[in-house]
Amino acid sequence: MNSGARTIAWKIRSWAKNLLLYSNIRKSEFAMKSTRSITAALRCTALKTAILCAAVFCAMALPPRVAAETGAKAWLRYSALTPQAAKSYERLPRKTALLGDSLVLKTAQQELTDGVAQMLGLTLSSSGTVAGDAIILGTLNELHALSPALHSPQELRVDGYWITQAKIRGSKCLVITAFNDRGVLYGVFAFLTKIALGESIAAISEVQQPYAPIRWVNQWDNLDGRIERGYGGASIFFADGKVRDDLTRAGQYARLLASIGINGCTINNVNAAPGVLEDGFIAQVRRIADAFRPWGVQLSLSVDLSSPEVVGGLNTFDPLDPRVTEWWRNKVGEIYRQIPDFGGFVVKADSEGRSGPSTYGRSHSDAANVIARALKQHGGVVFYRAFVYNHHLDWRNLKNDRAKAAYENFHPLDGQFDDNAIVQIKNGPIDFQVREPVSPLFAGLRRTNEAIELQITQEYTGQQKQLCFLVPMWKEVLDFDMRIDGNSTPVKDLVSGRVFHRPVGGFAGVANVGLDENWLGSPLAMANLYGFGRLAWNPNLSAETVVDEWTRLTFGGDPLVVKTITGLQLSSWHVYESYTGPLGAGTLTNILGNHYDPGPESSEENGWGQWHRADHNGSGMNRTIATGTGFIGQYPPAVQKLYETLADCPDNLLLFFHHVSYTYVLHSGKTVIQHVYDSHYDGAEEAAGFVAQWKTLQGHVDDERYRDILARFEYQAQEAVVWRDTICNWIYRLSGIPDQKGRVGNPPSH
Ligand code: GCW
Repeated sequence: MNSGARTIAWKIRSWAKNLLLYSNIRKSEFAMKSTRSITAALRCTALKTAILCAAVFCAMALPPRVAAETGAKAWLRYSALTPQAAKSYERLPRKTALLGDSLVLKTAQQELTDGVAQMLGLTLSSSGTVAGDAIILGTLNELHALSPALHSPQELRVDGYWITQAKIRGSKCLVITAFNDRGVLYGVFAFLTKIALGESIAAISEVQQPYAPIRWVNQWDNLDGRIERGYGGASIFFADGKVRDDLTRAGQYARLLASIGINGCTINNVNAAPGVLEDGFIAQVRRIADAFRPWGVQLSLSVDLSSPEVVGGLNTFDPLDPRVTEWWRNKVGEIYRQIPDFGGFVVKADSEGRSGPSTYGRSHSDAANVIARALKQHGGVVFYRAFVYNHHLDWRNLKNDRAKAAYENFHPLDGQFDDNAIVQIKNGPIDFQVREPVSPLFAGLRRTNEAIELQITQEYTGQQKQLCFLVPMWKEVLDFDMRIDGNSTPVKDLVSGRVFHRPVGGFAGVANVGLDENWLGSPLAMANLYGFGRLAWNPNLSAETVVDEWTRLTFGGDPLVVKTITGLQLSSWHVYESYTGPLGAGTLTNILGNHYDPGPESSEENGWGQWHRADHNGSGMNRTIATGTGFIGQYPPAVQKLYETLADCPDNLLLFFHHVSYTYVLHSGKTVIQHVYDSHYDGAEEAAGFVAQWKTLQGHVDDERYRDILARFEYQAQEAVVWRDTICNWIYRLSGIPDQKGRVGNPPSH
């Protein structure tokens, strides 16, 4: 085949693939919404053929200008710099000197060599000694043996690094040093990022320290290979009840995680299969730990509290029974024999049907501590999730409130958890809704370690089929000031352990990457994984900085591309919120089903407690201290004041905290009902605008990702209309109040 024919063949393949993606997105929707007219059109083979023919014609007419990419490399593309840009790095020493021989240091050296070769076309040789100009990689201790006079401008903590220029034994060296080996690896990634972004390294001297020791991701992978709330394909770890034979992707994932400073990964679903602790299984899990180890990522497991009984054959799992203590100690010992750098366990107990300490009238701290004590001598930690609530609440009782559950369960236990136990708290009091206030429990634990749980996988925020960049949301949460004892106590300082001087704490992100080549199913969704890592390292970074870095690394520095993609990402949360749950109503989705389609009625008249309390007169949960559920009383006084009165409560959380009539006038001057209508229409219009904005990038972004993302935006625009019409018609039927702009009122067309 000549090159012209190859190009055409490739174009046909890529068009067909995108067509498939487009119809696959639709197909999953067909299953759920068979009434939509669009489905009929897409099922029509004749139409598909016509589109394919048109595609072939266009493909012939428009050769690609940018090389195709699958997204597999994510933000680690290491694209070759232009000769001009590469020039500013020409003084880089051509040799690396490794001070030490650990696996992680060797990985750091290899990564540096690969990155420099790919971006600058330079070959770095390696040497064990420093003679002549070199890039020196090693811990501060090793470095001091070589050059005692060299002192970091700040004392380096675990995982922190220092990149600097220095004269060592008369030679000009570039030094990447750290407290520990993993920090050196992080320094190498940071250095390569600078080159990828074209930043000067001429006079570099930079210290970076992580905000908190815990920077973990959780995967909700089941042993059969499916992932709970996973939208990027099947598990990279498991298939058919076993660890997969081929763990290439697990190693690549660890590399991605390390590049953004993530140091731990829990590989299985918090709804844990007890089988993970069976003897034979640990030997399998060990292979995953082996794949993680070069990247300094510690493996951890979600475990079921009933394991001593179910796996161990005891007739109890009572955390205070000495046989149970013994069982955990032996089991943990066995794990560490096989996985010496094992990180620890994550526990979901007494929640959504899981077993828990309540079976024996024991407390959550009893349950956490029996496991923590088994882990302690090995340096492991246990994350005990605060996502504990009664999902059989009586919905008729207006005083019942699921939002109160985490605080009610855990605040009374403050001070009773061991030092290597960490209470893992979801960012909001309900469940990863498009908008929630922060969980009051962050302020409710002074003598207990905390970690914040954020959800990277977009369960309630469009499931990666729709764009929703979550960093701006997470920033609001992390920056939210709890005003404990009248002092500035933002959530980021509480979870990192800074406020109450806790020994450990930090960040856990539910990631759920899968076998899809681009990891999360959607190329743009990877900004959330990147952003999680960056904020876990430094929550003071702005959303703008994070998305700018990510875009340049993922798509290159074309100014139009950077401006357009950063703009789309930064507006996307607000847009998604405006057509799925404005005014703090929560995501008005089908909570009994897929957590994706609009389904406001599913929230009510059941025990799950994601109630919005919309009726003929008004909407919202009254959570006030004065007349409501009293939830607001769980916050420190200054925050109570912010939410308790209608006069102070911000519009965007109004319906979370108050029940108001539809004609209540917001701070903005609009009535609630008109705001709901307008917000949905504006949101749907903005979503349609995403398509037009994206189209300006044709030829600026590689064809493969261009078409994939275009298909997603076109789909999102239609979904936004479905949401708009469903919610507006529902609330119109309830309230009987017409839209001032005359748009709402017709029954949904089928
Ligand atoms: O939001 C709910 C999800 C469940 C999840 C649970 C949890 C893993 O719908 O899928 O279970 O939260 O966080 O435990």
